Amino acid sequence: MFTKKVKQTIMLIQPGDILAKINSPHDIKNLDQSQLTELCNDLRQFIVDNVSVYGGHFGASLGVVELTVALHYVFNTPYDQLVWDVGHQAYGHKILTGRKDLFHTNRTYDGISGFPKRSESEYDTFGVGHSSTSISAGLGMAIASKYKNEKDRQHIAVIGDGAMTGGIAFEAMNHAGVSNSNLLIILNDNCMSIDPNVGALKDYLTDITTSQSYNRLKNDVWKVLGKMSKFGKSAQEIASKLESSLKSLVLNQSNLFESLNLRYFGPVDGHDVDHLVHVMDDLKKIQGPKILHCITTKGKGFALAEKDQTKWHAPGKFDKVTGVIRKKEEETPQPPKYQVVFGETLLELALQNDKIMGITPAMPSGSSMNIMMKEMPDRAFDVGIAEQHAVTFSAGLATQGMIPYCNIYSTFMQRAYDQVIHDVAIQKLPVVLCLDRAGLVGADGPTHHGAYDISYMRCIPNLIIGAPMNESELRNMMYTAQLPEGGPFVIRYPRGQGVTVNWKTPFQKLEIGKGRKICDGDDVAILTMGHVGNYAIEACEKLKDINISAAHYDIRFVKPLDEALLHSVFNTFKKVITVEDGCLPGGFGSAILEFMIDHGYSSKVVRLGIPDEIIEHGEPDQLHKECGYDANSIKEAVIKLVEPEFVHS
Ligand SMILES: Cc1ncc(C[n+]2csc(CCOP(=O)(O)OP(=O)(O)O)c2C)c(N)n1
Repeated sequence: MFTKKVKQTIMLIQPGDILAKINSPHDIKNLDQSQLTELCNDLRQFIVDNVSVYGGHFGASLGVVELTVALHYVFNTPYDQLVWDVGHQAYGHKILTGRKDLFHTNRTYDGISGFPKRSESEYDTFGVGHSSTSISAGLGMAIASKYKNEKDRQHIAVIGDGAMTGGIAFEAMNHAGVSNSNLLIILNDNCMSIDPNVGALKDYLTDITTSQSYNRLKNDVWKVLGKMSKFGKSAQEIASKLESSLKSLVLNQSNLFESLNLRYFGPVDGHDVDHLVHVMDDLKKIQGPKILHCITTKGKGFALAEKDQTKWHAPGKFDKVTGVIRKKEEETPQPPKYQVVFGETLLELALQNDKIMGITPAMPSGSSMNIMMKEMPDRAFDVGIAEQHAVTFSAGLATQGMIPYCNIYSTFMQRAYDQVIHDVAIQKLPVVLCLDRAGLVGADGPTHHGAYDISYMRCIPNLIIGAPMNESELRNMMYTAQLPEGGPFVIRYPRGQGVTVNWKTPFQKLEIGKGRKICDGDDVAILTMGHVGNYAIEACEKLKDINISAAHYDIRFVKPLDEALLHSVFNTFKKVITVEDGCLPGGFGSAILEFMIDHGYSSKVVRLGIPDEIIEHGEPDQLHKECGYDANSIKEAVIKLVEPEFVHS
């Protein structure tokens, strides 16, 4: 079943009796329907047991336990194609589809992925991680099946109410509604994104869910529909038409999904596994695109996770009895996470400059935009999972004299590329794009690594692109970006902690396009951009011990480059190493090479960074080592460049 080689280690956590017997969905089908509740209990417990010990996403998978069991019970997976949106809720799916014994390796180096992945299992029909893709992918599969005349094949996209706020989900429904294909969309509505879901769609879904008169009517209609389906297709059609028009009558607005030509069913209780089986069985018989609205509770079955759903989205390891989240005990005060420095600094700047606004597409807690949102609700916005909108909305604000700080994880900014060029850069609008989680992110893996932003931003005219090496630098870059000569400004910084405990340093204006020398040296120059400069500092220390003298420059801005500094570097050094936490093709090192060639220098340059490959999940330290740019690898690369004979001997 597995196409990917996964490390085999011993499973210490044992599943409950029924789950122990399930090695594939085929085994679920052999259960009596009355045993499904027990299977759900075992599955939920197994998720709690494992995530509490090994970490990972939590609340979302607990919320879809019944849905997962019902789906694999009713549908003929993997022939029937099941697509999970985002995929952070697919732990139950993984456990039921042959990965129970490997589940303890979830998200670890060489272990199974935290998201569905085609190379891992035939049950993972589509690789996910970024949201809102399931309807498009499922529709593609459905239309391909139709073309191949596989009339019996079902296609199911499971999408959360958060993911449904993403534009691509609507693009897909717009297409699905005229496709006459066999697609079932399951809307897993728990009113939550990572933070509480936002926007008019959320209000609409609540309206459908809470409309009592509609729900009474719906139940009656559902019964009629069930009965009429026995009398053939035309009776079924009459019943379904009756149902839609009743729905439209009762709801304030006509049904959004019905108006897109998708048959709407529900809302149903997404934790009633028996009812889900019954409903899905019925829906299997109804051809064409349709949507089943399920109401679930994120964190279901683990009281604390139900209560504080944002905290328990991905809590880290915890004590499953007391609910205490395990934090590494540190004896000395620790530097803050970059995201906290961003959040606190933005509020500080916004208090001084009333033109500043904050924008996040669905990551208020993750980016720390929630700090400003709390203090200044009229100036800071969560716009939903809508990266494209976030950037163009920021551009709109900027046309009116505002200075928007639009914070998007590097990996999610990939969604808004055209908006950066078309709406921000060409019009030279002073939008500050703050790219959090730039570089390798660790356990979330390839869908989430912020590997490409230097390359994809560097080629766009009018942008200023900087990366701070520490907390003060981040503050200073954010301060500089709102000064009058700013313009479109990109600031990239990594996931996790910085290096400065006393980080609240006074603001200093940085000269745009100016780097700085960190230390002198004779044998080689190391050029870095951003946080990786700290690895280079460590490498320089190690090199001193073996009498290699390395100069180190923090170039700070990849655009515009500090040409004066680079002239002096290439006039002085015949050997140069560049280090970046980004992909090598087109990245920071490439910029340095372009400079060198354009100005007729001919030093030997070695570039360290993310190679032209997909880097899997693991601890960031492991991944930096694998890619060859942790402190030790920098040291080794310098030795190889400076003393090749030393390496060979
Ligand atoms: C394009 C994109 N932006 C942001 C994210 C980060 N993200 C991961 S899960 C999530 C919330 C998803 O909410 P929902 O679809 O309702 O699923 P739930 O967690 O509630 O089950 C977000 C914003 C993402 N994965 N992809």
